[in-house]
Amino acid sequence: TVGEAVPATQRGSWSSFLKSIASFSGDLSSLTAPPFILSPISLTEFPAYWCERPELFAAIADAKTDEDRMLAVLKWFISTLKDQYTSRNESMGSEKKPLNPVLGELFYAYWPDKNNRGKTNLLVEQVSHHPPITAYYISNPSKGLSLQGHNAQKTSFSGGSIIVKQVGHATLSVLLPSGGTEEFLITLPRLRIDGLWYGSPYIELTESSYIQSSSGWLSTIEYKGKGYFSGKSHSFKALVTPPGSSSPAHTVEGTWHQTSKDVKTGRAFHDVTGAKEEATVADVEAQGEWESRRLWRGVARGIREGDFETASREKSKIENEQRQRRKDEAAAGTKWQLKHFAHVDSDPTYEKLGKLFKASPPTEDAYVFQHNPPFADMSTTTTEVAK
Ligand code: CLR
Repeated sequence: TVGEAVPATQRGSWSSFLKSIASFSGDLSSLTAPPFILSPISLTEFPAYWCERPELFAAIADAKTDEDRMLAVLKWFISTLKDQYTSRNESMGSEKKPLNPVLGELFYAYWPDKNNRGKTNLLVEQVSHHPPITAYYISNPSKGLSLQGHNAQKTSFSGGSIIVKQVGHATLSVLLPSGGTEEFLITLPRLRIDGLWYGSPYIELTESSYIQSSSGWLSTIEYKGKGYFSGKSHSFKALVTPPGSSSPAHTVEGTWHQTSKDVKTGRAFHDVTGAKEEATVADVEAQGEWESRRLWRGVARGIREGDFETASREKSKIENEQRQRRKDEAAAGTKWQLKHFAHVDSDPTYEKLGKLFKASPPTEDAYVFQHNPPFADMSTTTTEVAK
């Protein structure tokens, strides 16, 4: 029956929610969902998933050849997928509806230096509200690594599942010992949200995503769920091809939320069965008013404590304040200024590297992190970053 996993009193509202998504495509964040499916965490926190295994990110800098660097990037990328796409199921019992960030919302965090891996900094800014777009910049200055990207989603409904096309991409820049830089274009997989009928949604990844290096090395990652080549959910196969060649030098197969192997050598490739490392975030009291946890504090508390009246009252306050701001801007003829990013219509790295594997679309926009000097240490406390 519908809503097996839904609290009895919310089953009616769950089936009307399902009906509304079935007849809707676009921005899911605007739909009202029953309380049991609400998460107290804003989407601006999600870019942290790129770095919850910071030693794997740092290891990219230690690779000695183009080939090894591609393998290190692939290993890090695959190792982020479990945290990106299954961690809400682990921490909250199912996929949930995150808080929809407001324009200008910020999230700052870091992972401290340990065992010579260097410190990793994360900076996130909500750069659009309608449609929601989140931009981020992650850096490990001592290793010469930086990752810049943005995320948006196009959603539709098919066969009882929500299909999420991710719009946006990431670019990774690696400072080489020679003084040059190697760049990687990272595209994002398509998501299918299953389990909606029962009220226990979870994500399966589908189709393919790519990692293209400026060295010419390419990883093509194919995602399959239950009933495909391994018959297991969360399966993937990655083909790693050298510059100008279509025959793979490495083939990696496994389940992205567990382990994988290099098919030819039988050697272990990635393993995320061990613990991840949560980012360090300033206490809410020490945060600025635009910082995510501070901004959503009242709503998050309401959701966590099951006090949904308070949650929705606090949410309305935030939304009204936002509406007023937009009105004031319109009246004054001004526009909201982004704090850390500048928008460009076409990302030159995407265009250049996308050509090498015939990326579709051939060009994408981007939000370029405004930093001066490069690799500036952007995290620790708000006040430090705010300057
Ligand atoms: C955001 C970018 C991250 C990876 C990621 C993981 C989960 C996705 C999220 C992205 C976007 C928003 C998302 C979410 C899962 C559910 C949620 C699609 C892509 C939607 C808006 C909520 C649907 C509501 C049902 C769960 C009821 O790197």
